[in-house]
Order: sequence, then structure tokens, then C-alpha cells
Amino acid sequence: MISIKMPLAKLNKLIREETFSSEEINEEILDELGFFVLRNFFSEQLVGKYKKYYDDYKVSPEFDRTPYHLTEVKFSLENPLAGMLFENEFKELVARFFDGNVGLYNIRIVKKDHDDKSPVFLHQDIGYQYGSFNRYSVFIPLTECNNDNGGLIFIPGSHKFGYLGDVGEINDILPKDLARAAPKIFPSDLVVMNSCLWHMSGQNHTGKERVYYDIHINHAADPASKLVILGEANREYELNYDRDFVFKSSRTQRLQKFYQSTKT
Ligand SMILES: O=C(O)CCC(=O)C(=O)O
Ligand SMILES: [Fe+2]
Repeated sequence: MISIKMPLAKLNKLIREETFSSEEINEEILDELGFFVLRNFFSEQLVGKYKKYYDDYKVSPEFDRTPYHLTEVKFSLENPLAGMLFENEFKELVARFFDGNVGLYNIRIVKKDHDDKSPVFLHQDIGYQYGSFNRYSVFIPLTECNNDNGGLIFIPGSHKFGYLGDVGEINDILPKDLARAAPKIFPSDLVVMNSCLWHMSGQNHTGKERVYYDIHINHAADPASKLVILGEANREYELNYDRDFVFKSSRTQRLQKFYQSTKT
């Protein structure tokens, strides 16, 4: 019985030849590998401006890593960090997706540094999100991100398995000779990732900052859009995704009830 099958020769060749890294997005490669590294896209001034906003935010009283998440830092759309969404350079990037009709699902920072050095386990994001399955993360580094400081690692082709029907840490059942991509990326580069892609990150060994924006986009008309970044929304379907509004007895609600009952 086959336990896992992937087109290894094809995937390894595409990784070995670094076809995922270029100054132009190759949509075929993004579709084949599930991620793409776009080089030298943003100006240094732009990235520098937002790194400064991050540094200011970091010393403010509101700044905090999300409890129960290893790297996430949330901020509101009023925070200067959210200004990235309205920058022409960012709009030029997202115009390549969803025929130029692009909605925001979520914007956040995922960071490692002297305080937060932990690796992030192998997972896919899609099961943590709602709305359609047609969605991407745009990771914009505000610092150099590499193996030493716990940069992201992508499993080529793994998005082709689709949604796995549950969330959490995935067993490393991948073929041993499948190449993994741990691209070194610099401020002004960015990574686009299909939300079904399996990914992880290693320990931050140096304590040097590793800071990415994770800007999560979907079609502007997706009922899960928080706002329209570009183009037309024309929403025929809208839904308030408040869990207690939508669900009568969901897995998460039942887990919450279970934990509450064990506390008393
Ligand atoms: O910060 C990281 O290294 C990974 C974070 C991540 O993939 C997630 O929160 O979904
Ligand atoms: Fe993730």
C-alpha cells in the first residue's frame, strides 16, 4: 500500500534549479510548488519605514506576542503597520492575484527574536481559516530571515494534498529524499504561499530578529474578506463568521466546553 506519493523527480528538479526564486512571479511554479520567492520587489525605503514602525510598536505597552502562539503579534488596522496594505508597491503586488480583485483576510506579524526562539511545527494554515480555499499568505520580511534565525521552511508540492480535514502538527511522513526549501530572504524580497502548503520553521539560534509580515489575501468577493485592498467586491454572499452565531455544536465549542468542565 502506498502511504504517500509525490512526483519527487519533478519537485526536486524545480527546487534544485531554484525556479521558485526570481524578480518576476512565475504562476506555473507557484501552482506546482505552492510557494514563490519574489526578489527585490519592494524599495528599501518602504521596508525601512515599516521596520521603524515595528520597532516603535515593539517598545509600546500594547505590544505582545499572542498567548498560545509561538510567533504571532497582532495589531489593529489603525496601527501604522497596517499602512502597508495601502501602499502602491503592495497594491502592485496583489494586483497579480484574483484578477486584481483582492480582499484582506488578515494582517499580522510573525516574529522570532531574543525573547521568542522556538521552532514552529509542521502544519498547513488552511484549516485555521474560513471562507473559500483559494487563498495565499504574503510574507514580507522586515529583517533578513534565514536558517540561523528560524526562517520559514516550505515543503514543495504539499499543497496538492489539499485540506487535511483537521488542524495541528503534521507527522513528518514526507518522502526522505524530497527537497525542502529554506530560502534565505532579505528585506525587499517577499514570499507568496498557498494556504494549503505544509510549512514550518526552525529554532532561532542567534537571537537575531526574524520578522515577517504575514498578509493573508483572498478574492475581494470572498465572504471572509475584511476589506477590499484592490478592485471590486460585488459580494453576493456574506456571513458573520462569529463561531457562536454560525455553529450550534462545533468541534471547537465542544472542546471548550470539555476543558471548562475539567477546570471546575
Ligand atoms: O512564525 C513562523 O515561523 C510560522 C508561523 C506560521 O506558520 C503560522 O502561524 O501559521
Ligand atoms: Fe503557518
